Amino acid sequence: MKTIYNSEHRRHQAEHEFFRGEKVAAFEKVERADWVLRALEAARLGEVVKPQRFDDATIARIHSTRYLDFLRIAHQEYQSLGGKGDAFPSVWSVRGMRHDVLPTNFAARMGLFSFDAGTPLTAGSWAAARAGADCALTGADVLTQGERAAFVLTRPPGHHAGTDFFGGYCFLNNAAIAAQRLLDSGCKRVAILDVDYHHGNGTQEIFYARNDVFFASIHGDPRTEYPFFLGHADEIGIGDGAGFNLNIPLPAGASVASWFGALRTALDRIDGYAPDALVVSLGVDTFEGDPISHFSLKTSDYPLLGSAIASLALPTLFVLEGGYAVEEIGDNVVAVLDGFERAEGTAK
Ligand code: SP5
Ligand code: ZN
Repeated sequence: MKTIYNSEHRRHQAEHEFFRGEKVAAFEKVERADWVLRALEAARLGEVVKPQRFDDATIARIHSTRYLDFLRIAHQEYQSLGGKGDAFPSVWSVRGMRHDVLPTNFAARMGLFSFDAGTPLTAGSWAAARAGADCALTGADVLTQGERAAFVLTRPPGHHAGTDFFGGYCFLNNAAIAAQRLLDSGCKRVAILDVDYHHGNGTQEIFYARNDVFFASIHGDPRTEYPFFLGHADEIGIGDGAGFNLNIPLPAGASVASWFGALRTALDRIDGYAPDALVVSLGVDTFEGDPISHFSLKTSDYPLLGSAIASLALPTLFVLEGGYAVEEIGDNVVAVLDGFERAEGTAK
């Protein structure tokens, strides 16, 4: 399958993140995409192509104008105020406070448009994220043009980013943008399967009241795992979206067998929805060696994920999300994609 590669990804290079009062090396780092690209090339998985350029129309159907207007120039504004290095939020609008009034103060807007202090906003974050959105849009168009599958190789990731907030290393929700592009290109229904270790709270929020996108996520139980405040099993959608959101939280430390059991449940629900296309938020932080996550898939388990997804027999766009065991991230991603390709065409 074709890979759409975001070569601008290295413009997003965080200096550090915070852990227990210390500055630690950022987990979401440049080397991640480099390892994936090398593994893809070594496996000769298919052509690696550049994205087309798109205007902001589809992105603006997913993210609010005030958020995009902020993000585009946020780091420049930070620098012009004397800010040094990467920008972090320090104040948030919680329950009972206003979200509707846009503050003039920069720190206040950083807080209004974010939900954690774990997502460094760097000088190149916008450029990298915006080029990633172009890759997601290009990937959607590759499916629309008749390809069975494609892979969007980009960072920063996207699934924690919502309508008007960043967080969880994410700024623009690539999977959501791709799903919207598929709908705008003629799909009636699109499913998103999120297999990252962390709940895709941004994607859920974006589509929660909609029935044209079915969202299914398998993830660490938010009672103990990031992003903590969303991802419970009783979140099934609201209004027109009621019944079109599926969360399968598993306890930290859950077995590989229970993870694949959850996958079967998610795939059956997606099959029942009868979508025209599938977007996979492909995080491989479910890997046993992941430094910030607590599932225990091995590299040898990932082909089964790919083949199980292929059994849906849907046009499928894979979009890279998390995965922080850098030296293994490439092998793990390739194992999924290769498992998909080998199973392609096999009976349902
Ligand atoms: C896309 C994605 O996978 N985002 C994950 C964001 C997780 N943010 C919280 C990171 C907490 C790191 N904790 C360090 C534990 C070191 N032992
Ligand atoms: Zn993750």
